[in-house]
Amino acid sequence: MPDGRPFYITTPIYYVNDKPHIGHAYTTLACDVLARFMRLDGRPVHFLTGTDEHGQKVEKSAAAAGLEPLAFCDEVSEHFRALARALNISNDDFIRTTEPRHIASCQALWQRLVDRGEIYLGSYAGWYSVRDETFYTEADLIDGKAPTGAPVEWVEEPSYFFRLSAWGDRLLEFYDKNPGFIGPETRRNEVVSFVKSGLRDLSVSRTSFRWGVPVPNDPAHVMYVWLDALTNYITAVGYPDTDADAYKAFWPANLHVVGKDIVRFHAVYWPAFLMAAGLEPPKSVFAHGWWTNEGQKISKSLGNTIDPFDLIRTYGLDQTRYFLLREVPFGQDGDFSQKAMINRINADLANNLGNLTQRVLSQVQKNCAAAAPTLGALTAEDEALLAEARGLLPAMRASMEKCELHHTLAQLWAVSDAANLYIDQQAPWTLKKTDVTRMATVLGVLVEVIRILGILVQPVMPDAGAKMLDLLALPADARDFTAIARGPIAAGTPLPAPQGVFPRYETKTA
Ligand code: ME8
Repeated sequence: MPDGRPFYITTPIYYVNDKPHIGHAYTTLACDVLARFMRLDGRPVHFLTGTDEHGQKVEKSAAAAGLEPLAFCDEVSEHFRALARALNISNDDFIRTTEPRHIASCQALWQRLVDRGEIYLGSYAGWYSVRDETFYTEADLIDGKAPTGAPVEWVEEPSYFFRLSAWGDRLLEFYDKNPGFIGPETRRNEVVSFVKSGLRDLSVSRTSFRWGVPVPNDPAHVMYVWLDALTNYITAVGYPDTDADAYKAFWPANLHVVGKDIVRFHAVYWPAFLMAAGLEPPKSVFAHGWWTNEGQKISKSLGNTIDPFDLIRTYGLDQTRYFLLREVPFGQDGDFSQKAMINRINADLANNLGNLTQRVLSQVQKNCAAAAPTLGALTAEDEALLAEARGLLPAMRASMEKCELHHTLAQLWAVSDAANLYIDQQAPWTLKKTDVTRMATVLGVLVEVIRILGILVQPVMPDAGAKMLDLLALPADARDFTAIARGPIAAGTPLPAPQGVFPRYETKTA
Protein backbone atom coordinates (compact mmCIF):
# COMPACT_ATOMS: atom_id res chain seq x y z
CA MET A 1 0.00 0.00 0.00
CA PRO A 2 1.41 3.41 -0.88
CA ASP A 3 1.94 5.63 2.10
CA GLY A 4 -0.29 8.68 1.66
CA ARG A 5 1.17 10.83 4.44
CA PRO A 6 2.31 14.23 3.12
CA PHE A 7 6.02 14.98 3.36
CA TYR A 8 7.29 18.56 3.48
CA ILE A 9 11.04 18.94 3.26
CA THR A 10 13.15 22.09 3.06
CA THR A 11 16.74 23.17 2.46
CA PRO A 12 18.05 26.30 4.16
CA ILE A 13 17.54 29.30 1.93
CA TYR A 14 21.01 30.35 0.85
CA TYR A 15 22.48 33.82 1.19
CA VAL A 16 22.98 35.49 -2.13
CA ASN A 17 26.20 37.16 -1.07
CA ASP A 18 28.23 34.68 -3.06
CA LYS A 19 28.05 31.92 -5.66
CA PRO A 20 26.97 28.43 -4.63
CA HIS A 21 29.61 25.91 -3.60
CA ILE A 22 29.81 22.24 -2.70
CA GLY A 23 28.20 22.79 0.73
CA HIS A 24 25.05 24.25 -0.78
CA ALA A 25 24.98 21.51 -3.39
CA TYR A 26 25.28 18.89 -0.67
CA THR A 27 22.35 20.06 1.44
CA THR A 28 20.10 20.47 -1.57
CA LEU A 29 21.10 17.08 -2.92
CA ALA A 30 20.36 15.33 0.35
CA CYS A 31 16.89 16.87 0.39
CA ASP A 32 16.37 15.86 -3.21
CA VAL A 33 17.17 12.24 -2.46
CA LEU A 34 14.73 12.23 0.46
CA ALA A 35 12.05 13.97 -1.62
CA ARG A 36 12.44 11.58 -4.54
CA PHE A 37 12.42 8.58 -2.23
CA MET A 38 9.19 9.68 -0.55
CA ARG A 39 7.52 10.47 -3.89
CA LEU A 40 8.41 7.07 -5.33
CA ASP A 41 7.07 5.62 -2.12
CA GLY A 42 3.68 7.17 -2.85
CA ARG A 43 3.79 10.15 -0.51
CA PRO A 44 2.59 13.62 -1.58
CA VAL A 45 5.79 15.66 -1.32
CA HIS A 46 6.45 19.36 -1.09
CA PHE A 47 10.14 20.12 -1.52
CA LEU A 48 11.25 23.70 -1.01
CA THR A 49 14.54 25.48 -1.58
CA GLY A 50 15.38 29.10 -2.25
CA THR A 51 17.47 32.14 -1.50
CA ASP A 52 17.83 34.41 1.52
CA GLU A 53 18.15 37.87 0.06
CA HIS A 54 17.88 40.45 2.85
CA GLY A 55 20.22 41.65 5.56
CA GLN A 56 23.38 43.58 5.93
CA LYS A 57 25.63 40.93 4.40
CA VAL A 58 23.73 40.94 1.12
CA GLU A 59 23.40 44.73 1.17
CA LYS A 60 27.19 45.06 1.53
CA SER A 61 27.91 42.49 -1.18
CA ALA A 62 25.58 44.35 -3.55
CA ALA A 63 27.35 47.63 -2.82
CA ALA A 64 30.73 45.98 -3.40
CA ALA A 65 29.44 44.72 -6.76
CA GLY A 66 28.20 48.22 -7.60
CA LEU A 67 24.60 47.05 -7.95
CA GLU A 68 21.26 47.92 -6.41
CA PRO A 69 20.46 45.20 -3.85
CA LEU A 70 17.55 43.74 -5.82
CA ALA A 71 19.46 43.64 -9.10
CA PHE A 72 22.32 41.94 -7.28
CA CYS A 73 19.90 39.42 -5.69
CA ASP A 74 18.33 38.67 -9.08
CA GLU A 75 21.74 37.82 -10.45
CA VAL A 76 23.06 35.67 -7.61
CA SER A 77 19.75 33.95 -6.92
CA GLU A 78 19.82 32.80 -10.54
CA HIS A 79 23.10 30.96 -9.84
CA PHE A 80 21.31 28.93 -7.17
CA ARG A 81 18.45 28.12 -9.53
CA ALA A 82 20.99 27.11 -12.17
CA LEU A 83 22.68 24.86 -9.62
CA ALA A 84 19.38 23.19 -8.80
CA ARG A 85 18.84 22.51 -12.50
CA ALA A 86 22.38 21.25 -12.99
CA LEU A 87 21.99 18.89 -10.03
CA ASN A 88 18.65 17.59 -11.33
CA ILE A 89 16.88 18.77 -8.18
CA SER A 90 13.16 18.00 -8.02
CA ASN A 91 12.08 20.96 -5.89
CA ASP A 92 8.41 21.92 -6.09
CA ASP A 93 9.06 25.57 -5.32
CA PHE A 94 11.94 28.03 -5.16
CA ILE A 95 11.34 30.88 -2.76
CA ARG A 96 13.08 34.25 -2.73
CA THR A 97 12.68 36.35 0.39
CA THR A 98 12.28 39.48 -1.74
CA GLU A 99 9.01 38.17 -3.20
CA PRO A 100 5.77 39.97 -2.21
CA ARG A 101 4.25 36.70 -0.88
CA HIS A 102 7.10 36.44 1.61
CA ILE A 103 7.10 40.06 2.71
CA ALA A 104 3.36 39.78 3.41
CA SER A 105 3.93 36.57 5.35
CA CYS A 106 6.71 38.06 7.52
CA GLN A 107 4.65 41.12 8.29
CA ALA A 108 1.65 38.97 9.24
CA LEU A 109 3.77 36.81 11.55
CA TRP A 110 5.31 39.92 13.11
CA GLN A 111 1.89 41.46 13.73
CA ARG A 112 0.69 38.25 15.32
CA LEU A 113 3.69 38.22 17.65
CA VAL A 114 3.04 41.87 18.55
CA ASP A 115 -0.66 41.19 19.16
CA ARG A 116 0.24 38.34 21.50
CA GLY A 117 2.66 40.51 23.46
CA GLU A 118 5.73 38.58 22.32
CA ILE A 119 7.58 41.56 20.81
CA TYR A 120 8.45 44.81 22.59
CA LEU A 121 10.44 47.92 21.71
CA GLY A 122 13.79 48.45 23.43
CA SER A 123 17.32 49.23 22.38
CA TYR A 124 20.22 46.97 21.54
CA ALA A 125 23.79 47.54 22.59
CA GLY A 126 26.14 44.71 21.81
CA TRP A 127 28.22 42.92 19.21
CA TYR A 128 27.04 41.88 15.78
CA SER A 129 28.71 39.85 13.09
CA VAL A 130 27.57 40.71 9.60
CA ARG A 131 29.21 37.59 8.17
CA ASP A 132 27.25 35.36 10.57
CA GLU A 133 24.23 37.70 10.72
CA THR A 134 24.30 36.96 14.45
CA PHE A 135 24.28 38.95 17.70
CA TYR A 136 26.99 38.05 20.20
CA THR A 137 27.55 38.92 23.85
CA GLU A 138 30.93 39.97 25.21
CA ALA A 139 31.24 36.53 26.81
CA ASP A 140 30.74 34.81 23.43
CA LEU A 141 33.77 36.48 21.87
CA ILE A 142 37.09 34.73 21.46
CA ASP A 143 40.07 37.04 20.96
CA GLY A 144 37.73 39.82 19.94
CA LYS A 145 36.03 37.73 17.26
CA ALA A 146 32.87 35.67 16.95
CA PRO A 147 33.28 31.99 17.94
CA THR A 148 33.11 31.26 14.19
CA GLY A 149 36.17 33.48 13.64
CA ALA A 150 34.03 36.15 11.94
CA PRO A 151 34.73 39.82 12.71
CA VAL A 152 32.23 41.62 14.95
CA GLU A 153 31.17 45.23 15.24
CA TRP A 154 29.64 47.16 18.10
CA VAL A 155 26.00 48.06 17.48
CA GLU A 156 23.82 50.45 19.47
CA GLU A 157 20.39 51.14 18.08
CA PRO A 158 16.67 51.11 18.87
CA SER A 159 15.41 47.59 18.36
CA TYR A 160 12.38 45.41 18.85
CA PHE A 161 12.92 42.32 20.97
CA PHE A 162 11.30 38.92 20.93
CA ARG A 163 10.66 37.51 24.43
CA LEU A 164 12.83 34.46 23.87
CA SER A 165 13.77 34.32 27.56
CA ALA A 166 10.17 33.32 28.37
CA TRP A 167 10.34 30.27 26.10
CA GLY A 168 13.20 28.25 27.58
CA ASP A 169 11.12 25.89 29.70
CA ARG A 170 8.53 25.37 27.00
CA LEU A 171 11.27 24.59 24.50
CA LEU A 172 12.83 22.05 26.86
CA GLU A 173 9.44 20.47 27.39
CA PHE A 174 8.94 20.38 23.61
CA TYR A 175 12.32 18.65 23.04
CA ASP A 176 11.45 16.20 25.77
CA LYS A 177 8.10 15.30 24.24
CA ASN A 178 9.57 15.13 20.73
CA PRO A 179 12.80 13.18 21.06
CA GLY A 180 13.17 13.01 17.26
CA PHE A 181 12.95 16.81 16.83
CA ILE A 182 16.69 17.40 16.46
CA GLY A 183 19.08 15.00 14.81
CA PRO A 184 21.68 13.73 15.07
CA GLU A 185 21.93 13.14 18.83
CA THR A 186 25.08 15.26 19.32
CA ARG A 187 23.30 18.32 17.95
CA ARG A 188 20.32 17.63 20.15
CA ASN A 189 22.54 17.59 23.22
CA GLU A 190 24.18 20.88 22.21
CA VAL A 191 20.80 22.54 21.74
CA VAL A 192 19.40 21.27 25.02
CA SER A 193 22.40 22.49 26.97
CA PHE A 194 22.28 25.85 25.20
CA VAL A 195 18.63 26.32 26.17
CA LYS A 196 19.28 25.07 29.72
CA SER A 197 22.03 27.66 30.12
CA GLY A 198 19.29 30.34 29.86
CA LEU A 199 17.95 32.34 26.93
CA ARG A 200 18.09 36.11 26.52
CA ASP A 201 15.51 38.10 24.61
CA LEU A 202 16.42 38.33 20.95
CA SER A 203 16.82 41.53 19.00
CA VAL A 204 14.55 41.13 15.97
CA SER A 205 14.82 44.45 14.18
CA ARG A 206 17.56 46.72 12.90
CA THR A 207 17.57 50.45 12.22
CA SER A 208 21.08 51.03 10.87
CA PHE A 209 20.45 49.78 7.33
CA ARG A 210 17.46 49.45 5.01
CA TRP A 211 17.69 46.13 3.15
CA GLY A 212 15.05 44.07 4.89
CA VAL A 213 11.34 43.56 5.42
CA PRO A 214 9.87 46.77 6.89
CA VAL A 215 8.42 46.36 10.37
CA PRO A 216 4.66 47.00 10.24
CA ASN A 217 3.75 50.46 11.57
CA ASP A 218 7.36 51.43 12.26
CA PRO A 219 9.19 51.90 8.97
CA ALA A 220 12.41 53.00 10.66
CA HIS A 221 12.97 49.31 11.45
CA VAL A 222 13.62 46.35 9.18
CA MET A 223 13.24 42.82 10.50
CA TYR A 224 16.27 40.88 11.68
CA VAL A 225 17.21 38.72 8.71
CA TRP A 226 16.83 35.44 10.58
CA LEU A 227 13.21 36.13 11.57
CA ASP A 228 12.56 36.99 7.93
CA ALA A 229 14.49 33.96 6.61
CA LEU A 230 12.96 31.29 8.83
CA THR A 231 9.48 32.49 7.95
CA ASN A 232 10.08 31.33 4.36
CA TYR A 233 9.12 27.82 5.40
CA ILE A 234 5.54 28.86 6.15
CA THR A 235 5.29 31.46 3.38
CA ALA A 236 5.82 28.71 0.84
CA VAL A 237 2.78 26.80 2.04
CA GLY A 238 0.52 29.82 2.00
CA TYR A 239 0.98 31.64 5.33
CA PRO A 240 -0.73 33.85 6.49
CA ASP A 241 -3.59 31.88 4.94
CA THR A 242 -3.58 28.97 7.38
CA ASP A 243 -6.67 27.62 5.59
CA ALA A 244 -4.72 27.29 2.33
CA ASP A 245 -4.69 23.72 1.03
CA ALA A 246 -0.90 23.61 1.02
CA TYR A 247 -0.72 24.87 4.60
CA LYS A 248 -3.24 22.33 5.81
CA ALA A 249 -1.54 19.51 3.94
CA PHE A 250 2.09 20.33 4.64
CA TRP A 251 2.49 22.35 7.83
CA PRO A 252 4.10 21.40 10.17
CA ALA A 253 7.03 20.52 7.90
CA ASN A 254 8.41 17.02 8.34
CA LEU A 255 12.03 17.98 8.01
CA HIS A 256 14.24 21.03 7.81
CA VAL A 257 17.66 19.86 6.63
CA VAL A 258 20.41 22.29 7.64
CA GLY A 259 24.17 22.44 8.10
CA LYS A 260 25.47 22.20 11.65
CA ASP A 261 26.24 25.95 11.61
CA ILE A 262 22.60 26.97 11.75
CA VAL A 263 21.06 24.47 14.15
CA ARG A 264 20.40 27.03 16.86
CA PHE A 265 18.30 29.20 14.56
CA HIS A 266 16.20 26.24 13.47
CA ALA A 267 15.93 24.30 16.69
CA VAL A 268 15.65 27.16 19.21
CA TYR A 269 14.52 30.43 17.64
CA TRP A 270 12.21 28.98 15.00
CA PRO A 271 10.06 26.76 17.24
CA ALA A 272 9.96 29.58 19.80
CA PHE A 273 8.70 32.09 17.19
CA LEU A 274 6.08 29.64 16.02
CA MET A 275 4.87 28.58 19.44
CA ALA A 276 4.72 32.25 20.45
CA ALA A 277 2.58 32.93 17.38
CA GLY A 278 0.32 30.00 18.27
CA LEU A 279 1.50 28.00 15.26
CA GLU A 280 2.86 24.48 15.21
CA PRO A 281 6.62 23.97 15.21
CA PRO A 282 8.18 21.76 12.52
CA LYS A 283 8.42 18.03 13.19
CA SER A 284 12.16 17.75 12.84
CA VAL A 285 15.44 19.44 12.07
CA PHE A 286 18.42 17.42 10.93
CA ALA A 287 21.90 18.92 10.80
CA HIS A 288 24.55 17.48 8.54
CA GLY A 289 28.29 17.98 8.85
CA TRP A 290 30.88 20.07 7.13
CA TRP A 291 32.87 19.35 3.98
CA THR A 292 36.57 19.98 3.81
CA ASN A 293 38.69 19.88 0.63
CA GLU A 294 41.61 17.42 0.60
CA GLY A 295 41.77 17.76 4.40
CA GLN A 296 41.57 21.57 4.48
CA LYS A 297 38.80 23.85 5.67
CA ILE A 298 37.04 25.31 2.64
CA SER A 299 37.33 29.07 2.45
CA LYS A 300 37.46 31.76 -0.14
CA SER A 301 40.68 33.15 1.30
CA LEU A 302 42.41 29.76 0.88
CA GLY A 303 41.09 29.68 -2.68
CA ASN A 304 39.99 26.08 -2.29
CA THR A 305 36.23 26.32 -2.70
CA ILE A 306 34.78 23.48 -4.74
CA ASP A 307 32.52 24.51 -7.58
CA PRO A 308 29.70 21.97 -7.93
CA PHE A 309 29.34 22.81 -11.64
CA ASP A 310 32.99 21.73 -12.10
CA LEU A 311 32.36 18.46 -10.27
CA ILE A 312 29.43 17.66 -12.53
CA ARG A 313 31.47 18.50 -15.64
CA THR A 314 34.44 16.45 -14.50
CA TYR A 315 32.84 13.38 -12.98
CA GLY A 316 29.28 13.34 -14.25
CA LEU A 317 26.02 14.29 -12.54
CA ASP A 318 24.91 11.00 -11.04
CA GLN A 319 28.48 10.18 -10.08
CA THR A 320 28.70 13.45 -8.13
CA ARG A 321 25.32 12.85 -6.51
CA TYR A 322 26.30 9.34 -5.50
CA PHE A 323 29.73 10.27 -4.18
CA LEU A 324 28.55 13.14 -1.99
CA LEU A 325 25.87 11.06 -0.34
CA ARG A 326 27.76 7.78 -0.07
CA GLU A 327 31.14 8.98 1.05
CA VAL A 328 30.20 10.52 4.38
CA PRO A 329 27.76 9.34 7.04
CA PHE A 330 25.02 11.95 6.90
CA GLY A 331 25.44 14.12 9.99
CA GLN A 332 29.22 13.81 10.18
CA ASP A 333 31.93 15.96 8.65
CA GLY A 334 33.49 14.74 5.45
CA ASP A 335 36.44 15.32 3.23
CA PHE A 336 36.35 15.75 -0.51
CA SER A 337 39.28 14.19 -2.31
CA GLN A 338 39.71 13.43 -5.95
CA LYS A 339 41.08 10.00 -5.09
CA ALA A 340 38.01 9.08 -3.03
CA MET A 341 35.70 10.33 -5.79
CA ILE A 342 37.43 8.29 -8.49
CA ASN A 343 37.50 5.25 -6.26
CA ARG A 344 33.75 5.42 -5.66
CA ILE A 345 33.04 5.89 -9.37
CA ASN A 346 35.15 2.93 -10.38
CA ALA A 347 34.68 0.53 -7.47
CA ASP A 348 31.01 1.06 -6.58
CA LEU A 349 29.49 2.21 -9.86
CA ALA A 350 31.50 0.81 -12.77
CA ASN A 351 32.85 -2.41 -11.23
CA ASN A 352 29.97 -3.27 -8.96
CA LEU A 353 26.44 -2.20 -9.96
CA GLY A 354 27.47 -1.35 -13.53
CA ASN A 355 29.31 -4.60 -14.09
CA LEU A 356 26.48 -6.64 -12.61
CA THR A 357 23.96 -5.04 -14.96
CA GLN A 358 26.22 -5.38 -17.97
CA ARG A 359 27.18 -9.02 -17.43
CA VAL A 360 23.63 -10.17 -16.73
CA LEU A 361 21.98 -8.28 -19.55
CA SER A 362 24.60 -9.19 -22.14
CA GLN A 363 24.14 -12.88 -21.29
CA VAL A 364 20.37 -12.48 -21.51
CA GLN A 365 20.86 -10.86 -24.88
CA LYS A 366 23.07 -13.62 -26.22
CA ASN A 367 21.69 -16.68 -24.52
CA CYS A 368 18.02 -15.96 -23.85
CA ALA A 369 17.10 -14.58 -27.28
CA ALA A 370 17.21 -10.96 -25.96
CA ALA A 371 14.10 -11.47 -23.85
CA ALA A 372 13.30 -11.70 -20.13
CA PRO A 373 14.26 -15.23 -19.06
CA THR A 374 11.80 -17.87 -17.89
CA LEU A 375 12.13 -18.68 -14.20
CA GLY A 376 12.15 -22.42 -13.39
CA ALA A 377 12.16 -24.02 -9.95
CA LEU A 378 14.01 -21.86 -7.42
CA THR A 379 16.86 -23.12 -5.24
CA ALA A 380 17.60 -21.96 -1.71
CA GLU A 381 20.34 -19.67 -3.12
CA ASP A 382 17.87 -18.09 -5.55
CA GLU A 383 15.32 -17.56 -2.80
CA ALA A 384 17.94 -16.09 -0.48
CA LEU A 385 19.12 -13.51 -3.02
CA LEU A 386 15.56 -12.57 -3.98
CA ALA A 387 14.62 -12.21 -0.31
CA GLU A 388 17.56 -9.86 0.23
CA ALA A 389 16.49 -7.72 -2.71
CA ARG A 390 12.83 -7.72 -1.63
CA GLY A 391 13.81 -6.77 1.90
CA LEU A 392 15.57 -3.65 0.69
CA LEU A 393 12.60 -1.29 0.50
CA PRO A 394 11.52 -1.66 4.15
CA ALA A 395 15.16 -1.51 5.26
CA MET A 396 15.85 1.63 3.22
CA ARG A 397 12.63 3.23 4.43
CA ALA A 398 13.74 2.77 8.01
CA SER A 399 17.14 4.35 7.26
CA MET A 400 15.56 7.25 5.36
CA GLU A 401 13.26 7.99 8.30
CA LYS A 402 16.41 8.42 10.41
CA CYS A 403 18.15 10.49 7.69
CA GLU A 404 20.82 7.81 7.35
CA LEU A 405 21.21 8.49 3.66
CA HIS A 406 24.67 6.90 3.40
CA HIS A 407 23.29 3.78 5.03
CA THR A 408 20.47 3.37 2.50
CA LEU A 409 23.15 3.31 -0.19
CA ALA A 410 25.26 0.82 1.73
CA GLN A 411 22.17 -1.39 2.04
CA LEU A 412 21.55 -1.22 -1.70
CA TRP A 413 25.18 -1.98 -2.53
CA ALA A 414 25.20 -4.94 -0.15
CA VAL A 415 22.57 -6.53 -2.41
CA SER A 416 24.61 -5.66 -5.50
CA ASP A 417 27.61 -7.36 -3.82
CA ALA A 418 25.48 -10.41 -3.06
CA ALA A 419 24.25 -10.56 -6.67
CA ASN A 420 27.82 -10.34 -7.99
CA LEU A 421 28.81 -13.19 -5.68
CA TYR A 422 25.78 -15.23 -6.77
CA ILE A 423 26.55 -14.88 -10.46
CA ASP A 424 30.12 -16.04 -9.85
CA GLN A 425 28.90 -19.02 -7.84
CA GLN A 426 26.09 -19.98 -10.22
CA ALA A 427 28.24 -19.40 -13.31
CA PRO A 428 25.45 -19.15 -15.89
CA TRP A 429 28.13 -19.11 -18.63
CA THR A 430 28.89 -22.74 -17.68
CA LEU A 431 25.21 -23.70 -17.29
CA LYS A 432 24.75 -22.58 -20.87
CA LYS A 433 26.55 -25.73 -21.93
CA THR A 434 25.03 -28.09 -19.35
CA ASP A 435 21.57 -26.91 -18.30
CA VAL A 436 19.91 -24.06 -20.19
CA THR A 437 16.76 -24.18 -18.09
CA ARG A 438 18.80 -23.57 -14.97
CA MET A 439 20.83 -20.88 -16.77
CA ALA A 440 17.59 -19.07 -17.61
CA THR A 441 16.46 -19.28 -13.99
CA VAL A 442 19.75 -17.87 -12.69
CA LEU A 443 19.64 -15.00 -15.19
CA GLY A 444 15.95 -14.49 -14.42
CA VAL A 445 16.69 -14.16 -10.71
CA LEU A 446 19.42 -11.64 -11.53
CA VAL A 447 17.16 -9.64 -13.85
CA GLU A 448 14.65 -9.44 -11.01
CA VAL A 449 17.34 -8.22 -8.59
CA ILE A 450 18.53 -5.63 -11.12
CA ARG A 451 14.93 -4.47 -11.56
CA ILE A 452 14.61 -3.88 -7.81
CA LEU A 453 18.02 -2.20 -7.58
CA GLY A 454 17.19 0.01 -10.58
CA ILE A 455 13.94 1.15 -8.99
CA LEU A 456 15.56 1.84 -5.63
CA VAL A 457 18.61 3.62 -6.98
CA GLN A 458 16.46 6.28 -8.70
CA PRO A 459 16.33 8.75 -5.78
CA VAL A 460 20.09 9.14 -5.67
CA MET A 461 20.83 8.63 -9.38
CA PRO A 462 17.68 9.51 -11.34
CA ASP A 463 19.30 9.28 -14.77
CA ALA A 464 21.30 6.10 -14.18
CA GLY A 465 18.30 4.47 -12.51
CA ALA A 466 16.16 5.37 -15.54
CA LYS A 467 18.80 3.90 -17.87
CA MET A 468 18.84 0.65 -15.92
CA LEU A 469 15.05 0.46 -16.10
CA ASP A 470 15.11 1.29 -19.82
CA LEU A 471 17.36 -1.73 -20.32
CA LEU A 472 14.62 -3.79 -18.70
CA ALA A 473 11.98 -2.23 -20.96
CA LEU A 474 9.96 -1.18 -17.92
CA PRO A 475 7.08 1.19 -18.72
CA ALA A 476 6.81 4.47 -16.80
CA ASP A 477 4.08 3.12 -14.54
CA ALA A 478 6.28 0.23 -13.39
CA ARG A 479 9.05 2.30 -11.86
CA ASP A 480 7.76 3.44 -8.48
CA PHE A 481 8.12 1.52 -5.24
CA THR A 482 4.72 -0.14 -5.48
CA ALA A 483 6.05 -1.89 -8.61
CA ILE A 484 8.64 -3.75 -6.57
CA ALA A 485 6.07 -6.15 -5.17
CA ARG A 486 4.64 -6.88 -8.63
CA GLY A 487 7.40 -9.39 -9.21
CA PRO A 488 9.53 -10.33 -12.18
CA ILE A 489 9.17 -9.00 -15.71
CA ALA A 490 7.00 -11.34 -17.78
CA ALA A 491 9.11 -14.04 -19.41
CA GLY A 492 9.66 -13.38 -23.09
CA THR A 493 9.46 -9.57 -22.82
CA PRO A 494 11.96 -8.30 -25.42
CA LEU A 495 14.91 -6.48 -23.87
CA PRO A 496 17.02 -3.90 -25.74
CA ALA A 497 20.73 -4.42 -26.36
CA PRO A 498 22.54 -3.54 -23.13
CA GLN A 499 24.58 -0.36 -22.95
CA GLY A 500 27.00 0.64 -20.22
CA VAL A 501 25.28 2.64 -17.48
CA PHE A 502 28.33 3.49 -15.36
CA PRO A 503 31.51 4.24 -17.32
CA ARG A 504 34.86 3.91 -15.57
CA TYR A 505 36.65 7.14 -14.76
CA GLU A 506 39.99 7.00 -16.51
CA THR A 507 42.60 9.32 -15.05
CA LYS A 508 44.06 11.30 -17.88
CA THR A 509 47.77 10.66 -18.12
CA ALA A 510 50.00 13.25 -19.73
O1 ME8 B 1 23.08 30.21 6.64
N1 ME8 B 1 29.82 21.85 4.17
O2 ME8 B 1 22.83 30.59 4.37
P1 ME8 B 1 24.25 30.14 3.80
C1 ME8 B 1 28.54 21.48 4.20
N2 ME8 B 1 20.75 32.09 4.77
N3 ME8 B 1 27.50 22.33 4.07
C2 ME8 B 1 27.77 23.62 3.89
C3 ME8 B 1 29.10 24.11 3.85
C4 ME8 B 1 30.16 23.15 3.98
N4 ME8 B 1 31.45 23.47 3.94
N5 ME8 B 1 29.03 25.44 3.66
C5 ME8 B 1 27.71 25.77 3.58
C6 ME8 B 1 22.46 30.65 5.67
N6 ME8 B 1 26.94 24.68 3.71
C7 ME8 B 1 21.10 31.28 5.87
C8 ME8 B 1 20.08 30.16 6.08
S1 ME8 B 1 17.60 29.26 6.51
C9 ME8 B 1 16.16 29.91 7.04
C10 ME8 B 1 18.68 30.62 6.34
C11 ME8 B 1 25.46 24.61 3.63
O3 ME8 B 1 24.25 30.57 2.36
C12 ME8 B 1 24.84 24.15 4.93
O4 ME8 B 1 23.56 23.63 4.68
O5 ME8 B 1 25.35 30.59 4.68
C13 ME8 B 1 24.69 25.45 5.68
O6 ME8 B 1 23.75 25.36 6.72
C14 ME8 B 1 24.21 26.36 4.57
O7 ME8 B 1 24.97 25.93 3.42
C15 ME8 B 1 24.47 27.81 4.89
O8 ME8 B 1 24.14 28.56 3.78
